[in-house]
Amino acid sequence: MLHAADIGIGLARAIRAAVSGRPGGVYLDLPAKLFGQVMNADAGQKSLVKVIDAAPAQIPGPDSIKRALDVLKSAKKPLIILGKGAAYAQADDAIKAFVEKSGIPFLPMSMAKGLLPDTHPQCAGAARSTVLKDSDVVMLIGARLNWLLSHGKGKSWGDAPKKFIQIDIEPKEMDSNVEIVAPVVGDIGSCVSALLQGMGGNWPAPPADWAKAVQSKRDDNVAKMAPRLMNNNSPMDYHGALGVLRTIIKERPDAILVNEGANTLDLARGIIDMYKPRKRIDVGTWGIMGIGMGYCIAAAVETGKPVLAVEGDSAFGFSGMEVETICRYNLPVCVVVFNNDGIYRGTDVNPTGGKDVAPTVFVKGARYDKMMEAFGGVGVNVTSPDELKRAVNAAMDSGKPTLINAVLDPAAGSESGRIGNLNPQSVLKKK
Ligand SMILES: Cc1ncc(C[n+]2csc(CCOP(=O)(O)OP(=O)(O)O)c2C)c(N)n1
Ligand SMILES: [Mg+2]
Repeated sequence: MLHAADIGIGLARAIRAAVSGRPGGVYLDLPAKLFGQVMNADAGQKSLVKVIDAAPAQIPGPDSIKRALDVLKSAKKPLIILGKGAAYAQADDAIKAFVEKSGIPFLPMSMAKGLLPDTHPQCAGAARSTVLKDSDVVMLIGARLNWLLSHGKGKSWGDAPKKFIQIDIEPKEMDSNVEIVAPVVGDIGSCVSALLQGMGGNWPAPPADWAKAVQSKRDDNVAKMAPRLMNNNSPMDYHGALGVLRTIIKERPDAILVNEGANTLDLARGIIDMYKPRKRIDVGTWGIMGIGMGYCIAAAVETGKPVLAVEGDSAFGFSGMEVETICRYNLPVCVVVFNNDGIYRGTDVNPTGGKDVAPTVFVKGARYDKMMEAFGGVGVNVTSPDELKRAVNAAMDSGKPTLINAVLDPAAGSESGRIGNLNPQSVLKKK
């Protein structure tokens, strides 16, 4: 924008670009030349633009809806994958009605968790590898076949032939990595409503053996995990610490959960059930560390709800100084730093044999809680799940800015968390 009189229209254009179609960030350039300009305040007021219908409905073609329903109906082992696009769309009722009417198992991507509760009988979150491998028709709703879903092919998708139906607001998303036999382009709310209508009154349930197989796999996995989540080991492992946080979110489903790290991210995503839409915000598609404190601040200010951040110690370091901002505005944010003395683990040894620690290892016994105290917030150091539970509950009750240094066993994590298969180290070990 080069002229003060254009600020109104420039902002309107930026807002429209940010929220219509596939939403996203917009860069608005205000060059130095603009700063020295003056204009009459009344004229300035008049130059502001009201953005009418900033994210207009994009109605899908009726033939695309029919094609998608025909493919879905032909499935023996159907699966629905909900992505964060489905959460952004804020079409929660329609999505819930569609999933329930279809009777199809669903898998939520990280930030779609809670669109339907993770404890929903159709949720296949705890049977992820089974449903990816064995399904024959997969309907993607606001989810993309990017690296998070192994591009829709390869080992994790198994040998069974698959057909993909994809619902997305962005037409270019279709056929990104595999063939999409039934593309449905439009906004998620309009698409899902059209699908619901097209299903009519007597939509057949998916074959019972499929639903049963998914359910029993899920129940097995949940039962296997349960005792690990109840351990009270000190120093803590990830499961003991996350078992506690899982219960806290269950009891406080309105809280916003912020999450970043490697093991801290992957394990929290799997273990902490979400119950309401858009309550979980994390590193997103590209796994970017450093989003944590900014997200906490924005979520607290925007929603007025308590925020719980579950942070790896490395991840926290990327934006940790923002605890000052949290204290300055007295925000109801509780940051739990999973302090395992490093990136993935705190036990790595310097491979060159020098006297410096390994590049993945941090200062042992660091006290992140002291950072919060430095700005007048509450700092707590905890070494067991029981202590962690008490400290988090106190923070969530009081709404005071709090940082809990949760001492984790430095040997508890694994390299790269759950994506160790992408490490050259792992490839070498296999050889
Ligand atoms: C901006 C950015 N830099 C670097 C990385 C690489 N990276 C992935 S996870 C991670 C930190 C993992 O350590 P931590 O947060 O302590 O989690 P832990 O596995 O120890 O629980 C890093 C640096 C990244 N994802 N983003
Ligand atoms: Mg760590």
